[in-house]
Amino acid sequence: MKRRNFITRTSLNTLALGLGINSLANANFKQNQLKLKPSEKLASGPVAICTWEFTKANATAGALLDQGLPALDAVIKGVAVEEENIKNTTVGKGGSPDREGNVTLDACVMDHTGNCGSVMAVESITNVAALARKVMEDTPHVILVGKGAEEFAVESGFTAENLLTPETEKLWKEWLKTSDYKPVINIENHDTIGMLGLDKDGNISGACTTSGLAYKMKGRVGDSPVIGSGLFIDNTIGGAAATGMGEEVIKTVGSFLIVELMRNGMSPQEACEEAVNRIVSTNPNHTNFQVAYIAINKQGETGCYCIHPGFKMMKYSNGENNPVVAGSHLK
Ligand code: SD4
Repeated sequence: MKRRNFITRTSLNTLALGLGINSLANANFKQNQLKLKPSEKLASGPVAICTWEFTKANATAGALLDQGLPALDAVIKGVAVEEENIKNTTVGKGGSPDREGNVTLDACVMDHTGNCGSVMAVESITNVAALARKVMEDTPHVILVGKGAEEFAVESGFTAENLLTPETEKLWKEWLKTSDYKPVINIENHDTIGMLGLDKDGNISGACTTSGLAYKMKGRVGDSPVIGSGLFIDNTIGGAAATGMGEEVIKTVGSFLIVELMRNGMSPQEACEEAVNRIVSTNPNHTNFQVAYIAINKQGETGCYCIHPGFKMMKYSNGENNPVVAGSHLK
């Protein structure tokens, strides 16, 4: 799509929303829905993709999609594999704590109807993606943080537990000796898990869950639970998810940006590359941090891209679950 058309369409959409005039947005919505004829819906079959080489988590979601589960159920069950994996120090129970020794989890979910839920800085609940879904479905709100989210979780039947394991406590105490805080580029090739699912009905949903940056300041929240940054879904277009330096993803509203770029004609791959480009082109410091994106469109096409080499996406389709090495801005 030509740059001028892109700008015109994007700014008209923004104008329409800003003025509360939704006829133009509705027209685009209908147009995009019409692009998908029923016979095209399942052209690809169900697809699950996730950030990093979370093989089991992605295979779990993929198998559930093949069984016919809605995408939201499949991705929440998929990411739960890593939330419950205490060996993974970047997600859920066993995640690295903040610099004061508190493990604080962030997560969000978004479904094919545009509904979303998020929890931030949760200290005692392992399955925070499922909790974000509860916020979405059982409260009048989108986001609950800290103690409020924890109390709501217990009232909703979640079990409160200590998320700091002896291993992560030991690592944190080691870290305290220097207290040297610097971004880590790729942690053992696994990190925040963002997952996107396309189900048998052609609907897309996503989940994103993390313990955030190790040894962050108390109260720090990254991109992962921020709708539009760590995750965004528009079921007429596709979805995107992010991992890496959350501050940089938030500044460019990365996942929303990718979906809007796809709306304006880019493939998932092109959109991920452009979103990384937005960060690196304005930030000379980009050699010091990692950001990686994954995306899927309504046709089941996928893409991924990152700043530093070393990022992989898992992709489940046609019953096969394989890692995909992402292209990178730095070689
Ligand atoms: C955050 N994006 O809290 C997460 C952390 C992450 O690779 O994905 N690190 O900023």
